[in-house]
Amino acid sequence: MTPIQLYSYQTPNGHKASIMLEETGLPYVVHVVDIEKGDQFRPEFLALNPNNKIPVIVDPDRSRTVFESGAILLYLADRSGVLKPANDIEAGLTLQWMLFQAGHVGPTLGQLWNYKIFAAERLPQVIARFERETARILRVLDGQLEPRPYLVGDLFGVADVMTWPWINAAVSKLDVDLGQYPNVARWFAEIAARPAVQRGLRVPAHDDQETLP
Ligand SMILES: N[C@@H](CCC(=O)N[C@@H](CS)C(=O)NCC(=O)O)C(=O)O
Repeated sequence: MTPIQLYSYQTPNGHKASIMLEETGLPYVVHVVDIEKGDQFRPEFLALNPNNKIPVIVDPDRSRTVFESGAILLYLADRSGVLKPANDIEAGLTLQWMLFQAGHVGPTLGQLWNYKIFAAERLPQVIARFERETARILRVLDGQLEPRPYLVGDLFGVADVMTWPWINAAVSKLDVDLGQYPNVARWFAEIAARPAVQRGLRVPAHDDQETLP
């Protein structure tokens, strides 16, 4: 198989794709898109994703280009048969929790990151609003994870791959304490121990090249 081409950067959304590629064992090559330098606005990259965001994958053998991390994870699950929902009910629940990530977890933590870390002006009311929303989302996840080990049931799946990198960012970059969310804390630690997750977190590595198409 021709390796999948991954366009990514060291961020939670980038980690979703690299963790999934590591979980599947599919061969892949990494292209660094330095979003701090503005590579995502280069015409070569916009030809892959007009929305100027990583991650993107290209599967040369199938002539497919996929952007949006959730679409990438579902594509790779289909392509490899790994972490694929076992039946229609699981597929529906997987989509539900992936959309919860895309609609709530990522945007809320992304805004918290922006206003807490990057914003030139400190706006306490805005930070408090996104901290409250973060707590609400963590309560939702904690409830879902109370009676089951993973978001959709007994098995680790793409909904977990979609969500975990943002909880990782919350803990490691935003000082979010999982102490009040014991089920999320247990789920977070178990997934952190997976070798494929640890490898995926190191992508892109320092020596990966900036090679846009
Ligand atoms: N909904 C998108 C979000 C992707 C995203 O926000 N990527 C960020 C890095 S984590 C990015 O490329 N930002 C560059 C920019 O907005 O210019 C997905 O899930 O793939």
